[in-house]
Formats: sequence, C-alpha cells, structure tokens
Amino acid sequence: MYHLLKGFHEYVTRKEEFSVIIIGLDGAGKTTLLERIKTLYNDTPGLSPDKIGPTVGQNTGKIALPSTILQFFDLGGQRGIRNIWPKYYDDCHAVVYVIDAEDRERLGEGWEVFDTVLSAPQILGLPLLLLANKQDSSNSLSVEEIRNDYEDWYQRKIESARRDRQDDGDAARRERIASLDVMGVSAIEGTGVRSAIDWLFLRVQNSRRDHSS
Ligand SMILES: Nc1nc2c(ncn2[C@@H]2O[C@H](COP(=O)(O)OP(=O)(O)O)[C@@H](O)[C@H]2O)c(=O)[nH]1
Ligand SMILES: [Mg+2]
Repeated sequence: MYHLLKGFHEYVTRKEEFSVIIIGLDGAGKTTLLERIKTLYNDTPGLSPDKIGPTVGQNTGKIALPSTILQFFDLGGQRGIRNIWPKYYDDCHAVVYVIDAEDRERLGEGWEVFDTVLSAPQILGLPLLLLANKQDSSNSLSVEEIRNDYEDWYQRKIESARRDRQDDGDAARRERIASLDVMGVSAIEGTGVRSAIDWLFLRVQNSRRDHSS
C-alpha cells in the first residue's frame, strides 16, 4: 500500500524535465551565470564568483520551477573543447549563448562561434537565447548595441561570401536571426537572470507543445 501511494504521489507531483545548454566563448561568464541561477533558485547556493576557475568539460545544475525542472549544462568554451558541444545538441531543449558584452576585442570571435552554432541543423527548431553578459560593467555594450554588432557582422559575412560566390546564408537562418531574442544580464550581480529563466521556462513549454501536436 505504501508503495502504491508513494507511486501515486510521485505520479501526480512528477515534474517534466528539460535540458538547457549554456555555451559561448571561454570567459563569457557561463559558469558564473550557472552558479548565480543555482543561488537564485535553490536552497543550497551556487559557488561564489571568486571560487570559479576555467571550465574543463562541463558543469551541471538543476532548478525546480512550477511543474518543471530545468537541467543546465554549462559547457567549456575554450577552442579545443568546443567540439563537444554538438554532442549535446540532439538531447537539449533550449540553447543559451552567452556573449561577453565587455570584451569588444573578442566580439568577432564570439559571433563566428555563434554562427557555427546557428548552422547546426539540430538547433534550428530549438528556443535560442542570446545573453549579453556583464551589463554591470560601464564598458559593456548594451543589448541594442550587441544586436547591432551581430547584425553588422552577419551582413559583412554575407557580403564577403557573395564576393567569393559561396553560400550566402540560407533563408531559415536569416529568419532566425531576425527574430533572435537578446537579453542583458549580469551573472555577477544577478540582474536580468530571472527574466532569462522566465523566458526559457515559457519557451520550452511552448516548443514541447509544438512537437507533440
Ligand atoms: N563584471 C562582470 N564580470 C563577470 C560577469 N560574469 C562573469 N564575469 C567574470 O568573467 C570571468 C569569466 O567568468 P566564467 O564564469 O569563468 O566564464 P566562462 O569561461 O564562460 O565559464 C570571471 O573573471 C568572472 O568573474 C558579470 O556579470 N560581470
Ligand atoms: Mg566556465
């Protein structure tokens, strides 16, 4: 009887679980963001920023929301370990790409990597959120500036591809870029993080409905 009741209780309180990958260049603030998410949503706080070293491999974290569990995978962003990202694409339900809005020197490199992510066919139908991190810093580009910088970068890329008569970016990708959601956060201070989680929560629910209908 106990087992039956326990089983029933587990059934009615069961939460659906979704996987979210957090990717971006090394130093963008992915691990700091994940630890901030844990601190905001869990009883046991995540690591404080001064305890975070470079990520080799992956960090994970789970948070519980109403009827939903979000499982995060923060994947290392150094050049040599980016090639493990595609292994996660098939099984994840949403993608968060973190850009360091303070590091103007590496924006181009960040867009190049972002572009490779966008070109992965498994990602095409998934919710994708671009986060402009480090908004607490006065040197940071705003959300608007980040979006413009990416659009300029992409335009230049298409133009040079045309000159070289290479692929000029397919329609699906251009549409995706036009409707791309960009949000500003500070992983260190936590600003914007709850809005980003709300966005993810809504989008994974909606895309699940799309797939099951
Ligand atoms: N000012 C500022 N610095 C940040 C923020 N998030 C991360 N950092 C710093 O950026 C560096 C890289 O952070 P880390 O989380 O290790 O980046 P990862 O390589 O993407 O995991 C560290 O020195 C962090 O303290 C932020 O929101 N604001
Ligand atoms: Mg890291």
